[in-house]
Amino acid sequence: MTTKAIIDPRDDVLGRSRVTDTPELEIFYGELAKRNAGAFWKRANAIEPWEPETRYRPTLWRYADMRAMCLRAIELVKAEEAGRRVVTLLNDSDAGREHTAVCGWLFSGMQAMRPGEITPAHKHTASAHRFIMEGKGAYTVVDGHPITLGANDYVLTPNGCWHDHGVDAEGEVSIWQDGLDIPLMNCLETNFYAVYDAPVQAATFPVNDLPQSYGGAGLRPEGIAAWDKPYSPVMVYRWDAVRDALRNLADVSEGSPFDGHMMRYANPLTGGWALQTMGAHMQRLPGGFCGKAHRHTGNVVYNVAGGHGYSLIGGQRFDWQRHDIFCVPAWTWHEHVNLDPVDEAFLFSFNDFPVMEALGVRIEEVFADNDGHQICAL
Ligand code: 1HN
Repeated sequence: MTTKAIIDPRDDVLGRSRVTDTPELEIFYGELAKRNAGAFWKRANAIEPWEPETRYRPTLWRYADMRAMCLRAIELVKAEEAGRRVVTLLNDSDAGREHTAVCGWLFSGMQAMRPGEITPAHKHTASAHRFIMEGKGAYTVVDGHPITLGANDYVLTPNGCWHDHGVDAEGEVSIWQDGLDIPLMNCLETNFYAVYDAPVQAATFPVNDLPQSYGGAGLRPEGIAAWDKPYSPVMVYRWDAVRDALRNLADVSEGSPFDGHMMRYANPLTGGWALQTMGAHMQRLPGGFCGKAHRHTGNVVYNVAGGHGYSLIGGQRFDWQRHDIFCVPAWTWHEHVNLDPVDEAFLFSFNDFPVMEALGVRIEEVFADNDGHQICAL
């Protein structure tokens, strides 16, 4: 019996594997296997797809539903026993389960804390960042810098920094979306973890010293020690300022046909991403915005910061409203629509673009047919 390797007709060209297996070859493959070896031509087409082939599926989590799960987790599990009381978001496919990935090499979860609770101090090689969905009185401490947190703020926990968080006793239940590069760190076999020698860090700096030193008006402080870390010194990006920046941009610019008005959470000292491995954006879709489709390498996880609309992702429609979370896997066509004819909508998102850029593989393609719009499968 012979088996032909060619499945995709595009592979029937010189430069692709086109070997027809023979009984002699089958015996040879067996001999190779005994020697921890194999015939490359049997796997070549599979490991060199013509274009990226993601195993992840677009997935949406409804906030109303997942919020209820977070509140149940609060009832069922003590914060100090969980370490971090996080409901993990898993992709609607069997991809990435081994790495607890939501999409590509990204992790995401929803962390829930009750007033008076803490997440004990620890550090890891993985970087984290968080988008605050609700709560009052929440704070984090990063390498001794205390930072207060409010709804729709975006906060960094850069790699290797000690961090603990909590909610003041007089505060309200706090629910955050966490994003981490932990699947990537474990894939690269570079992940270290340590616990602090006390439940919480002593605050060695004034409350909000970093955002108040580096976070405003395009100014940079003089006369204090130069910031020498490879991540943004701003640490927290406040919702009011982010929203106003996007509205100001909208006053003077039409924005992108794909993303509306979009701004990067930048390291103001470099203009680059705030963290080394993960990036984040906030985008504003004007009332009635109907974005065109594009696709790119890299994975994106969205959180609806405000408004309601839908996204077509890989031809499938996902309707969203405030704090719903959804993901767009690598090289998947996507386009966003704001269903309100008048009111703006805001999408927060985080991504692995810094990794794509560092490796020289950040690639984008515009959807050319059908006036730039996918045909909806539903
Ligand atoms: C982590 O350190 C936190 O510090 C949250 O709040 C979620 C998920 C995986 C690995 C580390 C936190 C995490 C995490």
